[in-house]
Amino acid sequence: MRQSHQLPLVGLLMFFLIPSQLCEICEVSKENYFRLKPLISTMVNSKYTRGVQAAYVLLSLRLAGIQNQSLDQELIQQVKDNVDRNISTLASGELAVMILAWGACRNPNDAYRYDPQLVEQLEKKFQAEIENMEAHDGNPLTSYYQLSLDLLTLCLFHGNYSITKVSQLFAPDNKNYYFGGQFSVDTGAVAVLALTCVKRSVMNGQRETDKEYLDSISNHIKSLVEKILSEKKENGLIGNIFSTGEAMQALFVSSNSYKKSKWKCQPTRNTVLKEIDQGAFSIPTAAAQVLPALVGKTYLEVNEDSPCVYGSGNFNITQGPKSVTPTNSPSSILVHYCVRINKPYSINVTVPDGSVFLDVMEAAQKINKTAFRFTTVETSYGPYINSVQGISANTNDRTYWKLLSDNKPLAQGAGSYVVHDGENLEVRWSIY
Ligand code: B12
Ligand SMILES: *[C@@H]1O[C@H](CO)[C@@H](O)[C@H](O)[C@H]1NC(C)=O
Ligand SMILES: *[C@@H]1O[C@H](CO)[C@@H](O)[C@H](O)[C@H]1NC(C)=O
Ligand SMILES: *[C@@H]1O[C@H](CO)[C@@H](O)[C@H](O)[C@H]1NC(C)=O
Ligand SMILES: *[C@@H]1O[C@H](CO)[C@@H](O)[C@H](O)[C@H]1NC(C)=O
Ligand SMILES: *[C@@H]1O[C@H](CO)[C@@H](O)[C@H](O)[C@H]1NC(C)=O
Ligand SMILES: *[C@@H]1O[C@H](CO)[C@@H](O)[C@H](O)[C@H]1NC(C)=O
Repeated sequence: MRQSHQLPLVGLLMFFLIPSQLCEICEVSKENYFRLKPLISTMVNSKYTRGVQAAYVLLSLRLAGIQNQSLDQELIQQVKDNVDRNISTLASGELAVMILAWGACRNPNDAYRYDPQLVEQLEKKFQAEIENMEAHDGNPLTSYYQLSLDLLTLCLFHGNYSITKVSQLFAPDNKNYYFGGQFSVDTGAVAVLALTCVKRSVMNGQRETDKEYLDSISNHIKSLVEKILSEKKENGLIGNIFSTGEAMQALFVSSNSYKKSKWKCQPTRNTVLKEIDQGAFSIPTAAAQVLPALVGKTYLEVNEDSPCVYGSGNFNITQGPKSVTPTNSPSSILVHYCVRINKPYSINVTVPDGSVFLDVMEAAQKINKTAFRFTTVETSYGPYINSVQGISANTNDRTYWKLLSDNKPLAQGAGSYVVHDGENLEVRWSIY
């Protein structure tokens, strides 16, 4: 009699004594939330003309639970307009981010409920990526980063995909995880998130036949996590500053796939915070990609049934004028610029101090259109250099225009990289 009363009590005690949170998430403490302010203001103060960019920001703010209702509606309207008008022209990953953002939580206003038919559209776009790989030497229409976003979204929103195909496609030695022989941490991280979602749904699921693939999926995750960790730098960053947030998310959800001693979260987080202070995240999409990990969230927590949390009170989201850094100093600088397609086309140009790479390209184009004409496409990361001298990048051939300074590839794009006096800038026709 006495025993039977005590046993549940012991059980209850054990429950509280055994740490339930095995996976260590080192989110920024509430007292230090002010250090995230530059991220929030980059996101809040930008004008969103592209649906994808609005979707990245909406997803990030919703996950972090630091939204305000009118901003939420403004962003979702952007996403909605883009989907309504342009769904057929959206890349698979663009649609995936939009579904993730839209379904990240439930807005009380029913007019903003997401449309489940979008998931079917995504199934078709994912299928088209796979068909393109079959027809073009294993090259998808877009990138494995986008296929990973597709799979993650299909998994979270109960879309259909073939587990056999997934276990084949996402094998860690697939060339699409690499650019120029270098493992892409961003890509690997989103793949780990997607595969972890798949693994969990198989473990909870009914489809017995899917269970044969559990070992294969688990091995993929383990091996990708190893590759991600092997890109850890001395200062704690994983890959570079722009991939670290997503790498952290991948490591949060896969903590049983690596030894605890292999990664300490705090040094990584502290270096990211330092970089935030120094203004590294001036692009809204980059800010949106890093924020969730810093507040201890991952894309796997996207949940269409949970209510949206607005204004937790930890942030004042106030819309201010976009801070303009005074770059109008009268002095000018001289840089060397070169377009390289087998042979180099070189020029020296003078630009105002504080100019970005794109300004140099425009100045050169004005001087000699034959050698230096170029086109850009707007993306969520800013202007992407799509063609130079009429030669266009092509995903089927894995060709692109690579940006370099003093012979080293840049970690920023033409629209944001600020050039220095005497620098050797280059755009080089390359294969990734
Ligand atoms: C795939 C990819 C590429 C592919 C793009 C072609 C393809 N096959 O899709 C390749 C390998 C060609 C590439 C090139 C470059 N990339 Co890249 N790329 C990515 C990656 C891994 C995924 C992009 C994606 O599909 N997103 C999903 C979709 C839904 O979003 P999206 O915004 O619509 O995607 C488009 C843009 O991202 C665009 N894009 C890709 N890279 C870059 C870089 C810049 C600066 C711009 C403006 C656009 C752009 O291509 C996507 C398809 O159209 C991201 C990682 C990340 N965290 O985002 C890095 C990333 C965006 N790239 C980056 C960089 C630096 C470059 C390069 C400038 C490298 C260089 N030194 O040349 C060049 C771009 C040069 C140019 N011509 O303008 C950085 C940007 C950092 C920053 N703050 O600006 C990222 C974040 C990687 C990183 N961690 O450093 N990239
Ligand atoms: C919420 O966001 C809107 C912009 O959409 C802004 O005008 C407003 O000041 C914000 N409200 C609060 C309380 O931060
Ligand atoms: C939709 O596509 C049209 C034409 O392709 C383009 O002009 C327009 O800017 C796009 N709208 C959005 C919201 O991206
Ligand atoms: C789901 O996908 C599987 C495998 O690709 C396929 O056999 C099945 O018919 C699909 N079901 C639906 C409802 O699309
Ligand atoms: C909000 O911002 C104002 C001015 O920037 C500041 O005085 C106030 O303490 C902030 N409130 C919170 C809760 O952070
Ligand atoms: C550019 O200037 C450097 C010296 O600053 C000179 O050596 C080089 O020949 C010049 N190149 C061109 C293409 O004018
Ligand atoms: C422009 O560049 C092309 C290719 O290098 C060259 O043949 C041509 O002479 C240049 N034109 C001028 C006006 O410098």
